[in-house]
Amino acid sequence: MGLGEKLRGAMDSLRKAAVFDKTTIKEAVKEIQRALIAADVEVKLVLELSKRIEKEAAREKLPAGLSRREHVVKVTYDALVELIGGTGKKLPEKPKKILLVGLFGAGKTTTVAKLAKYYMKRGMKVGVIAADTYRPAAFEQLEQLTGKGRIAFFGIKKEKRAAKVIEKALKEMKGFDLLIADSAGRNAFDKDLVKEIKEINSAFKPEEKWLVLGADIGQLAKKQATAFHDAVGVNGVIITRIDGSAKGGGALSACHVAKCPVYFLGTGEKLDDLQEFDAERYLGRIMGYGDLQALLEKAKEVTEEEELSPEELLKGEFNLDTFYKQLKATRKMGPLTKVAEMLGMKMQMPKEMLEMTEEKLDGFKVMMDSMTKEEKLSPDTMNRSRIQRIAKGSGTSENQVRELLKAYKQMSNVFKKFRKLDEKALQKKGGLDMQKLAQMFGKKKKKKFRIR
Ligand SMILES: Nc1nc2c(ncn2[C@@H]2O[C@H](COP(=O)(O)OP(=O)(O)OP(=O)(O)O)[C@@H](O)[C@H]2O)c(=O)[nH]1
Ligand SMILES: [Mg+2]
Repeated sequence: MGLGEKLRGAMDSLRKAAVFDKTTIKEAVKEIQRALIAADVEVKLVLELSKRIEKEAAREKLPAGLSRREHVVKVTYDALVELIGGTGKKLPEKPKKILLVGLFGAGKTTTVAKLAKYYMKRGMKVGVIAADTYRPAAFEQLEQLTGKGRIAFFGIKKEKRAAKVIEKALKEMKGFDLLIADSAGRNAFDKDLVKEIKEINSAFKPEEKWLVLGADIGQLAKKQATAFHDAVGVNGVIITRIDGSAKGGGALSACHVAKCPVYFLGTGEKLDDLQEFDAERYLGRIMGYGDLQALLEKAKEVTEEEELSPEELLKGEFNLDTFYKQLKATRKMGPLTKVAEMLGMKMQMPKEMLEMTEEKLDGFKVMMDSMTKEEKLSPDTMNRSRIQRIAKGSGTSENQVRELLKAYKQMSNVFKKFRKLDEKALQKKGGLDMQKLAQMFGKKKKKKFRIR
């Protein structure tokens, strides 16, 4: 079973457990640990990640609007993205020269052809150079691979010096948008290999030097990436055979630790089996993309709601300040809208409130900046001369100020209605229970409320 399935299993147990308590979290964390260790992720990193999840799971105050379960799922996702390189560098869009390096059998030659195809599909004119002059059949292998993909190919059969092939290729292949060079591997990282790559490097002068690694090397990827980086300035990684190895997670996290961005994953032997690597998308697929996307969006909205929870909103006073915050949030399914939804009252929210535009809101803000604190706290006391003053001070018209006050009034009425329900719930139960509230309202549903 691969990393993906195991992680998905762990996430499912978080998401779907009937009871979400300490035991559930503990079990899920254990499962995640097992999956990561089996993927050859460094134990230290695994422990750091589990501690972070456990700490966040035990947090007393949760981000507004998220349940504990949602919070834990989100934290776990964030921690995993970070582990395998969520903040990695973006793939260069239009590279001019790419040199692939790596040890024997890593997948360099195959990947040269895959990359050529990848960039050709994006409209670039691409040529490949057979600069592996070490392994006897390397020329033929690349010639054959490029033939399959109708890719421009340059090589000199029986030439022994890789740098010479490069020099000739640069002369022959003018007018190409991108040149990709293959290079020879060795059994191990050694002086001979470094010398050869340095020669190729000074002849080719590629801005992109990418290391090709097989996923099966797991956390050893860190050592290789660091060595190649220090010796020849490798600035990107491609991990191949992710399809056949459960150790991909280890290789990915090790590259992240070595600060080498992983740009592509090789997912099979065919030329199309190359995937751009993006930690978020990769985990998204593993963890069930749809659900996750919804949760992430929700979490994002919550942070944008300026920490205004439905509970706080109902407990506090409603004034122009809360009105403004609420409006800002409403457009993103804010607290009051959520309460309204829970009570089956969303339909009764004034339509203008739900469809408030950014511009209008900005206008409100400007007007409110021209109000005194007292006016903002009790806008009901506003008389004509005050309205005139605010309009003048904010460069708006009296009508616009009146519009703001009217909108406020409408919202304030909705709020009062909720508040009444809330008080009944408080009297009954000594605490705010949204579900109860919803049920209570449900019974009275026939009696229609009129807001305006
Ligand atoms: N399943 C799978 N096989 C791959 C992938 N990439 C490469 N291979 C296979 O791995 C083997 C080695 O690939 P090469 O491209 O020859 O590797 P290399 O780094 O050029 O090897 P040397 O030139 O000997 O150093 C071949 O059989 C490829 O078909 C991949 O992403 N998935
Ligand atoms: Mg090769």
